Amino acid sequence: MRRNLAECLLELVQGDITRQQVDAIVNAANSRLAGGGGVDGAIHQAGGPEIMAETNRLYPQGCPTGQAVISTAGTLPARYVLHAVGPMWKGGRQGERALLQSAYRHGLQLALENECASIAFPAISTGVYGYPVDRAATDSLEAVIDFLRERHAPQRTRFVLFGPGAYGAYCRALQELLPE
Ligand code: AR6
Repeated sequence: MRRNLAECLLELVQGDITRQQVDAIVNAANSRLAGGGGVDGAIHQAGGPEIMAETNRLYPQGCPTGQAVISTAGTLPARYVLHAVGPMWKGGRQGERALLQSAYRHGLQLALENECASIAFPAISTGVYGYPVDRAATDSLEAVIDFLRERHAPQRTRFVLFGPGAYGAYCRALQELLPE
């Protein structure tokens, strides 16, 4: 599914983020940047040890929830990995929405600062961190759409959803936010 926002393309695909040919892929990291399972595990496994070596060296203090840091993409086809830290879901009254939206905005901002024309995001926080996928879809898409409308970049933003359930949820949310 795709939508055009002025000069920007926003697209949803089902797939594996480690296979994306874009300037930057975003990792759903933890605040210690310690690696883990899910998309984080997949990115470190596919990109090799250079990614962790660099984040350990550049960001020994980790990365706060709601923010993002940049590293090499190692052997992945992308140029960079942006490590964004989403919130753990704690019922929805602990600022989760603001933190999730902030993680997306920080990722997009880093992409701009590093001259990335294309970026791919996973569904941050919807796995181990337990953010309900329908809410995450609306909250994340809203943050990305607002950013693209305001900044007119990056040219191409892709959400890479791992399974049909997440893909369907993001399609429904996008249809509601930007009806055709
Ligand atoms: N490509 C795209 N999406 C994927 C992939 C992949 N290869 N693999 C999994 N997903 P999660 P979180 C989806 O748990 O909830 C880690 O241990 C997955 O189906 O990866 O933000 C970190 O180290 C789900 O929809 O991230 C943190 O400790 C989405 O990616 C913690 O988990 C996010 O699930 C972060 O939890």
